[in-house]
Amino acid sequence: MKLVLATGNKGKLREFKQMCKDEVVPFSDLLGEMEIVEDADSFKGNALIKARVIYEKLGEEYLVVSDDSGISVPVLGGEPGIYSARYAGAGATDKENLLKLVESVKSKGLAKTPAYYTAAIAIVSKYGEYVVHGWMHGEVLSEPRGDKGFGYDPMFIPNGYEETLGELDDDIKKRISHRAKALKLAKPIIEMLKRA
Ligand code: ITT
Repeated sequence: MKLVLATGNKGKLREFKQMCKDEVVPFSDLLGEMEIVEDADSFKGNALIKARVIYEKLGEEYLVVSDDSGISVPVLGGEPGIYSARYAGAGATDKENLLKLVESVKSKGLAKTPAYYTAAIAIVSKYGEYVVHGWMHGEVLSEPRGDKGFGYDPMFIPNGYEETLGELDDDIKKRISHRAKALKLAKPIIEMLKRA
């Protein structure tokens, strides 16, 4: 079975490639660019939508893996959460979303506040559907720093560190991230399905 990643996000693709020994092929290599409507009310629901759409187009030869993720800030009532990719509006860039979150944190009069990332990874194949989750806790800053990672990384300091994910080496994010933790759970499932 061939493994395909149901994402159009270059930052996610880069991280999956760093973390998987298997070849990771983005769906766009096989199907071209495609817009998938993510209208579920949870990370899990949206991850399943993305993996199902791509699996239905590709068929039984494929094992499709998707990632739905985002950042939640309790002082903002959990925002942006599942709306992280469109916090500053439909079609917003990573930079626009980050600046909107910076403004939201500032509007509370805070220089920093607790936050966490969530990743739901869905796996869809002819043997059925699986979803696993991973989380990374830390704080968001009202003054972003660094340009590594992607998305909200320049404003996020993981617990136990002094620097933002925009400043820390990719190797550290690769070990501690929400995506790394979810993928650790997903890997044995993927291996089992490949042998089934
Ligand atoms: P796909 O649906 O094609 O995978 P997307 O960017 O639309 O790509 P999501 O709907 O899962 O993905 O939105 C996730 C958003 O959350 C993403 O755009 C980032 O802004 C943010 N995000 C998720 N994981 C992140 C990470 O590891 N570092 C920084 N930001 C992250």
